[in-house]
Order: sequence, then structure tokens, then C-alpha cells
Amino acid sequence: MDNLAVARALEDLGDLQELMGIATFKVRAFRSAARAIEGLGESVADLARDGKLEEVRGVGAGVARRIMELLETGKIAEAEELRAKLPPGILDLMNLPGIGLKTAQQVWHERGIVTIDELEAAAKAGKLRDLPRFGAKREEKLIASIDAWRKRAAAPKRRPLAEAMIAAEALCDHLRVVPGVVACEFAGSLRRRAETIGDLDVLVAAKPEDAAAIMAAFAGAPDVVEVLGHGETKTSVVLDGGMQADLRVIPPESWGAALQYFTGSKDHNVAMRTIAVKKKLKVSEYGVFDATGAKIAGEDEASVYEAIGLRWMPPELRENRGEIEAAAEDRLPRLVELEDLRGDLHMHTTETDGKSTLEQMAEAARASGRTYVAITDHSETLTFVRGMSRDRLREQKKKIRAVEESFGGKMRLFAGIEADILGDGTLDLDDHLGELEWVVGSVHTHLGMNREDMTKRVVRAIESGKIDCLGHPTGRQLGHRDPSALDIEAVLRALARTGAAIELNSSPLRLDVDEHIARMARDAGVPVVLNSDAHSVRELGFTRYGVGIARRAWLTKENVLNTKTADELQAWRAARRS
Ligand code: DGT
Ligand code: CA
Ligand code: CA
Ligand code: ZN
Repeated sequence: MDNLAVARALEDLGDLQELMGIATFKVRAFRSAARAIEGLGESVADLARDGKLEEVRGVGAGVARRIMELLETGKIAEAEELRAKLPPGILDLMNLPGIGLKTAQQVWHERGIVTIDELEAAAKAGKLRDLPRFGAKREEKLIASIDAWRKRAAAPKRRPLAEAMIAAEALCDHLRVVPGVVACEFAGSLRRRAETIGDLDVLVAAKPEDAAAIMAAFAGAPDVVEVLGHGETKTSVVLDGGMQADLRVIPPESWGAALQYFTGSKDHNVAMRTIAVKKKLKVSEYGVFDATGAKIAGEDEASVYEAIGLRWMPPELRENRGEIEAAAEDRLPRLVELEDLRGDLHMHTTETDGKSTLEQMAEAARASGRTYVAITDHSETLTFVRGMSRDRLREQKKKIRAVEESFGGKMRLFAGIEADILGDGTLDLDDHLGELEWVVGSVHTHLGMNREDMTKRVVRAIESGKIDCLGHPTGRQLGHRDPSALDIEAVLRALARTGAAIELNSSPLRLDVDEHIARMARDAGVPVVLNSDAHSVRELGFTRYGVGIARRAWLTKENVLNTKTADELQAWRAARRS
């Protein structure tokens, strides 16, 4: 069991206790222990083995006992007991956007409401407005948010890119070491890096006589909870968490053709086949065949494209959005790559809601090949994450200089901020931003404004000239919160006018902006900054998801600002501010 799983279990226990109305000091102990463990540099299981759990800050005897129990039995009996006592439905209610633990506890204990249906009925009947921190307006918002939740629940369940990627990589790692496996790749929408994924399409190249054993290994993979179908060349399973995955075993001589076919998209394949037909060729998942039926390509993917007169193209482009024409005319863009990213210009530290320190973030970014970062903790008005005051920012800047010094010129650290765009479009700490070296401006509150007001608000913030980059511009959270109503074209015009950049936030929950807006930004000449928005060293790796989205938007290295060197970036900033 890794640290994250332990932290989550403790967090859960805290939540359950709070829901049941158990003393808050106990609840707080579990939460702070969870945070400490999440940010720990060593394995909590190792510490437990050496009897050193209580040496971790925030872990007392009570918490240590629960951790031991968790590591030994896989669960905490007390949490299970509490869960069994909860009215069914209350956890769903708690997870509803805009509700959370406090409100769930409140409506349950004070109104006896334990399900989403009951909550909706009470809101509609105006029976919640006189609760503390409620009111008619919040009732109205609640009804709208329950409505949106129902719509999402009814839609076919697609999974966020990151979740699918992690699951697919685990499956492929499991399969690659099975005897007879020549190659293993995932295809489908995941290989194309779509922001949400319907199901996983895993392909293995192997001789037909090895297929049965490989399928059996697939069905027996650790994450598989159900086998839906077991055929000669295809096996379908359900993974822990509910995602479906198909495995197809392909003879090596058809590998390229199958990889191409099952990568799709369907529209791309249809367009491709139309071209093939004109050349009297036939493309299938087995290969490319001429009029006599002879196979002319199929072993590798490039040969399939070349056989019909096209260049090989990156999977992210394969959506029939002009890539076939571009490939035929040899004018495919050279898409930006993860290795092109020199810096990361949005991240948090333990000063606000981050889990790793300034030093840890800088070290980890350097270790992953970055040569500069901007430290952008939250600003003062975000009190619930201990947003930075002017004084704390000055202190942090000194520390940033000292840490930068310790890298001996190998790493640049910019003293930045994620300044809150307030409700009226002014910026938090407005008079202090000039002292900082990188300013991300982001909306975090009043996300439900109407389109006109929200657009005015964001445009006003951009036109202050004080922000270098607009952070997570639409505020969406995949499967959780819709994008804010916003006239994105007006926003892009304002960015172009002031020479500021737009963020492609790579946090798997956000992926904000999306591929469509990223492509609009490119067309409007607005530079895109591809950031992690990391809240821990682990999350610096989020940029791999953002790069996928950028590539789907046809972005090249030139379109992405943080592919510049630190000096070039500073020159860019100085030029736009003069
Ligand atoms: P998803 O799973 O909904 O996120 O999207 P995909 O693109 O992974 O679609 P999926 O899993 O249904 O099929 C994987 C690929 O197989 C798809 O991208 C193209 C190919 N494919 C599947 N069905 C057809 C079909 O009826 N015609 C053609 N041309 N290709 C197909
Ligand atoms: Ca799929
Ligand atoms: Ca599929
Ligand atoms: Zn933010």
C-alpha cells in the first residue's frame, strides 16, 4: 500500500467521523496525519515495519495504530463500522458539487435529509433557506447543480484521460512480460490522447499459437474484476473502477495495420479508406492490399500510410480535421513534445495548498529536466488555502533567491503568484504584482456568473496589463464542474491586445483550456503556456496530459511559450511590459 492510499484512508476516516458528529479534535488529527503522510519522502509501510511511525510529524499513537491495522488488513475496522451506520445516500449527497461534508452533515442532522432526492425536494419547497449559511439564492444554485449532476449521471460514463492512461499502462506493463508477447500498445482514443476515454483498446503482437495464454494473462491482470467475453483473438474485461478494456492479439505481420485501424478515429479511418479506394487499394486491420489482393503493407504503421501516398501522422491528429490533406501535401505540423518544455510556470508549495516545499518542487522540476519554474502560490483573498500576503510574498522571494543560488546557475526560479481575479475583475494584491516575476491571473470564486459579467470580469483583469498568463481560463473540472460561461473569443482578443498568454492547465481534473480553445489561441496568435499546476512534486508530471491536448490542438513548439529558455522568456516579458 502506498502513501497516497494510506493518506486517503485516514482522510476518509476523518470525513466519516465528522459526518457522524464525532469530536472535531480527533477528526483534525486524522486529517493532518493524512497530509503529513502524503507529503512524506519515504514509504509509510517501511516506517511501520521499522516501528518508526510515530516519528512522523502529526502521527500519534492513535493514528499509528490505525495505520498498522490498515497495512495489515487492508482496512480500518472503525471506518467500516462508521460507514455501515451511515444512512445510504448520504455519501452521494456529500460528493455533490457545491455540497461537501459540512453541508451534508448540516442537512442530515438538522433536517433529516439523507438523499439527493430529498435534498432537491427540500430546496424546491424552500425548506433549506433558513439554515445557517444558506438562503434562497443558495437553494436555487443547489437545484441547478443537482440538475447538472443528474444529466452527467445519465450520460455514458467516459473516463478522464489520466485515469485511463494509468490503467492502460499498468495493463501493458503486465502483458509485456508474458511469454510470446512481441509488442504491446494501447490504441483507440487513449493513444489519440482524447480528454475522456470510452474504453481501452489494448493490442498485443504475438504468434497465433501464443494468443490463448496471453488472453488468459490479460483476464488475470490485477485490476480485472470481471471477464465479459473471451474469444480467439479478443478478450473484454471490466477493470476495478468500472472501465472496460479489450485486448486483441495480432499476428506480427499485421501489427502496423491493426495499430492504425484500432487507433482510429473512425472518421479518420473512413477518410483514409476513401483515398485508398481512389488508388484501387484496400485498407483493413490486416494490411493494405492491391487490386490483385496482394498485401503491399501492414507490418508497421508508417508503411500503411505510405502505401496510400500519405505521411505517417501522430495519433493526436487523427480526427479527420484536415490532417489527411496536410499529410498528402506534406505539410503536417511538427507537434510540440514533452521534451520541448523547458519550464513550468504554475505550481504551489506548502506556503499555501501545496504538499511539497519550495526546495522540493525546484529539485524535482530540475530532476525532470526543467531549467526554470515559477513559484505561483495563491493570493491573499483565498483565505481557505492560506493565500499569500504581501509580507509573506517578500519573504518567499528572498527564499526563492537563496534556493536558486543553491543550483549554481543550473535552475532559474521566478518569484510568481497565482493572483485571484476578484468578482469585479480587479486583481488581488494589485499594488504588489509589480514586484513579482511571473503573474498568473485566475478565477476561483463566483464561477457561476452570467456570460456577459464573467467576460467583462476576465477582460478587465487582462487589460490591467498586470497578468502574464490567464490561468485555467474556463474553470471546468472534468466530470465535476462545467466550464464557466465565457466569451472566449473576446478573451483571446484581449490577450492578443495586451500580449499576454493563455494557460493550458495540465491537471488531469482540469485540462483547461481544451483542445478547441488551444487551437483558437494559436490562430489568434496568443501564446499557450503548458503548466502542471502541481500541488506536490508528483504532480509536476501532469504536463504529459497537457502535451497530449496541445498536440491535438496542432500546437508546435513555437506556439508554446514555456519551450523558450529562461532568458528568452524574460525578454518576452520585458518586451510586452514596455
Ligand atoms: P472511445 O473508446 O469511445 O473513447 O473511442 P475510440 O476511438 O477508442 O473508439 P472505439 O473503442 O469504439 O474503437 C477503437 C477504434 O477502432 C476506433 O477509433 C476506430 C476503430 N473502429 C471501431 N469501430 C469501427 C468502425 O465501425 N469503423 C471503422 N472504420 N473503425 C472502427
Ligand atoms: Ca476505445
Ligand atoms: Ca473499444
Ligand atoms: Zn488556480
